[in-house]
Amino acid sequence: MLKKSDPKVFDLIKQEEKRQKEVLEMIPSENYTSKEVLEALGTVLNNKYSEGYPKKRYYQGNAVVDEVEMLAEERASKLFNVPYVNVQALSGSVMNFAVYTALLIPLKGKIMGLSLSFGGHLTHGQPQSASGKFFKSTLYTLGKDGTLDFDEIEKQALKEKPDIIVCGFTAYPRVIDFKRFGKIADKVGAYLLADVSHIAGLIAAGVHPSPVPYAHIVTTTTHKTLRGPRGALIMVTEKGIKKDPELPKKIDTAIIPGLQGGPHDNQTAAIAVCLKEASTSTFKKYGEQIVKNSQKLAEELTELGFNLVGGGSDNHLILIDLSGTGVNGAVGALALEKAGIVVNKNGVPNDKMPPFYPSGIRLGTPAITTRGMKEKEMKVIAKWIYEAIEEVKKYELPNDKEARKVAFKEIKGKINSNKNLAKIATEVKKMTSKFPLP
Ligand code: DSN
Repeated sequence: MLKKSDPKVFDLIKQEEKRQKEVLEMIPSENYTSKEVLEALGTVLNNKYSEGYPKKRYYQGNAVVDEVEMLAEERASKLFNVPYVNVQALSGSVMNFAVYTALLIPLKGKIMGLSLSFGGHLTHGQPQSASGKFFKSTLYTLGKDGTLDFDEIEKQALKEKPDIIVCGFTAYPRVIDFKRFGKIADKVGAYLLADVSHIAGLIAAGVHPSPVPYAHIVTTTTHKTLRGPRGALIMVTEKGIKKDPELPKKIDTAIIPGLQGGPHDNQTAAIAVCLKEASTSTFKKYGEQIVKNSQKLAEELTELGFNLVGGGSDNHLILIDLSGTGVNGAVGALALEKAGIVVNKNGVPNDKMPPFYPSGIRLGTPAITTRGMKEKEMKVIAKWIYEAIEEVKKYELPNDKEARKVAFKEIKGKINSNKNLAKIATEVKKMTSKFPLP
């Protein structure tokens, strides 16, 4: 027993369990998996090496692992309605990099993705990430209203002639028009890669349109709205196979020997478990409630005077632009954490502040919906968010870089000892105690 053999690690795990229970986990990319997913993760499948693919392994003893991997592939294929799935990418960054290395010539091939500061992802061609270092990239932004401006995207695609257009985002609160993206990609002869990591669970539940008819490749991590273990799926659509029948083989090869060795077979089993869960009517209801909660929360926050990027939420997340309130996103996120509401600081479109002190906060409803919270709770949560942000309006962050560092440290101390924030945390604890974890 871990408790006896390594009480230190055991105790840290228990502390984290307690934290997760007592707070409102509202980082939109986080969730609580089922006990069964965790059960599959903690099994002897962890002990096996299985480089290669089912029935084509480099190590002996993989008959059972083959069954596990084929089951995960089959379930993903059915759930998302795609002819080919690779379940081996260890997580999101490798997943996207595998697609790039499968399709592009290093330093020549070009990726076109949404800029990180507008809600894109590091791996969508940002210069700081390998996707932008080893390949050429051009980044698009959002329109003035904080939504996708397809005419501009099309203009940029025609001018830049990317080989891959990436759609699917980490901080975009509205519905994504995959059909329009598909048309633009076809017009310029590019592959359309839809990275649906954030909304895969919503697509599975039928509450967000699927990119499958329009994209050539669809990637997703499995631990966000899909509510599985950390992991990823790379899927090739019928349209993708039509464009290049070799795509599945190219992707398999990009994963191994290209980027990885042995897959994590316990993770593959847990992915299979989550995919079964995601195909049930209970999950469909869960997806519907995530969106209802997010919309209600957005409505309440707007009512309280917050400025929401994109004007609201159609999915699982909300991006609050705090610029103009006098509260920096980093301070807001810290205050909310003290109040028992866990969100993340986030850049907003055209942010004048640096990434470590951005002007916004990003929050979402997947995890709290897993706990069973509904619209009634969203109203109360919005009020707490308002109170917490009001509470820290008096803590100003200077513009000067050095002075800001010093001031932030001081603000941290003040937030830590703030009684009103602590009072909200007590209320949060009372509420969360009524909504058990899976
Ligand atoms: N870190 C993830 C998110 O929070 O959106 C994306 O990789």
